[in-house]
Amino acid sequence: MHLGEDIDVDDFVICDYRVTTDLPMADAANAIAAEQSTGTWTDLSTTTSKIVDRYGARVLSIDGDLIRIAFPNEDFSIDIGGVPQILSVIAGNLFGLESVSKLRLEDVTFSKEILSMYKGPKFGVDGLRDLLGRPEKPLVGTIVKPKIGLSPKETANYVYEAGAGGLTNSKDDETLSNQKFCPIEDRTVAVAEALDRLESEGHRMMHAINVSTNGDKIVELAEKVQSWGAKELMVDVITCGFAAVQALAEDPSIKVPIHVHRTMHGALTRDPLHGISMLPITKLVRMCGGDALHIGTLGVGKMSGNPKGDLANLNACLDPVGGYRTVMPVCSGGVYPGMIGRMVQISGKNVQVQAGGGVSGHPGGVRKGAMAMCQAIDAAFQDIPVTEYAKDHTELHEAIVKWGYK
Ligand code: RUB
Repeated sequence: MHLGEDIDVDDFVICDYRVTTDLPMADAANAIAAEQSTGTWTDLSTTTSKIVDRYGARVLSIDGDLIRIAFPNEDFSIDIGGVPQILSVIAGNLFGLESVSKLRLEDVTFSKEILSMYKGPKFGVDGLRDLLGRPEKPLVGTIVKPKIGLSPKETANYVYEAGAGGLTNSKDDETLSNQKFCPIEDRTVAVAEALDRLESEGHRMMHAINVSTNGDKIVELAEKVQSWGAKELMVDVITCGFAAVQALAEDPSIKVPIHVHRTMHGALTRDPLHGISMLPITKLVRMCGGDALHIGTLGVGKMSGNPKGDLANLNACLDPVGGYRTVMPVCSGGVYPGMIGRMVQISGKNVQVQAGGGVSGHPGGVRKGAMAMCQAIDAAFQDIPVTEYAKDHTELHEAIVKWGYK
C-alpha cells in the first residue's frame, strides 16, 4: 500500500523494515516512525504540529510485512553525530518496542546530503589493484591459520610461503591482536620483512594487520603498526564500531588501505525476521571509508548466507554511490579452490577471494595451497571448468581430491 505522500527523496533517508507484529501493520509502522523521530507512547505537551511536520518520520508504504519509512535529513546531526547518531535514528529503540515482536532493517537509502558528509574509501578497488599491480584478475588471499598460536616468525613464514605460491593478499585473523605468543610489533616487523623479500623477488603482496582495539587507542595503534611496516590494516567493524573505520580512514596519518572484517555480524544479520541485514552495514562501511569488506561467499562457503543477499552486498560495494570510490568485496569463510569457479561466476572479477583452511589445509602445505588457489582463480578468470584446468595443474588437482568441487 502506497500511502500517497509525495516526498523529495533528496530530503530524506529512506529505510525498509520487515516487521512482525500483532498490531495492524499501519499502527506498528506509525508507532515506529513516531518512536524514532518526534513521538513517544503518549501525546506530549511539549510538541507542536510544526515540529511533527518538519521532523517527524513518514510512513511511505506498507507491503505485507515490509514497511518503508522516510526520515527527514534534518533529523540527522550535521557533524559530530556520525554513524552512531544515524544508527540511533534508523536502528535504535525500534528493536525493543514491545508491540513489535521482530523487526529487521533490510535496507537504507541515504540522501545526497547525508552521503556528502562522508568521504568513502581512500583506496577502494582501484587503489588496491594499483598497489598490487593486478589490474584485472580477482585478488586472491589467505587468512593466516591457525587463527591463534603461531609466533611472529611462523606467521611471517606463512605469509612468505603464501606469496611465493602467488597470493596477492593475506591477513591476520579476527581474534589475533597482541597476545603474548605473537606480539603485534614483532609480527608486523616480521611480516613486513617477508613482504619485502617477496617484492625483491618480483612479487607484490599485502598483509592486513589487525588493529581492532578500544576506540581511544585505534588510530594510535594503526600509526604504530604502519611505522613498523604494515602495508594494510584490518579492523572488525561490528566489534569496534563504524566510527573506528571512519577514524582510521579519515586520519591523515593513515596511508594504507583498510580491510574490514565483520566478525559478530551474524548476531545482527542471521535471523531473516530480526536484526539488521548486511546491506545497510555494507553501505555504512563504504561511507566510513573501508577499502575492502567481507560480503559473504555467495552461498558456497562455511558461513551462513545466500547468493541473492551476498550479491546485494557486493553491488553496494561496487555501484556508483555518493561519488565514492568502490569497495573491494571479499568472499571468505570455508573457501577452497574447487568452489572458486562458481563463486566468481556470480561475483564477477572485481572480488577478493580468500581462504585460510583452503590454503594451509592443502596436502602440500601453504605454498602449494596458495598455488592451487591461484590456479582456481586463473581457471575462473578464463572461464575454464576447474576440473578441466586441474588436469595439468597438480596443486589444483590435489586440492580437488581433498575437498572436491562445486
Ligand atoms: C576464514 C574465516 C574468516 C571468515 C569470516 O577462514 O574464518 O574469519 O571469513 O566469515 P577459513 P565472513 O577460510 O579457514 O574458513 O567473511 O563471512 O565474515
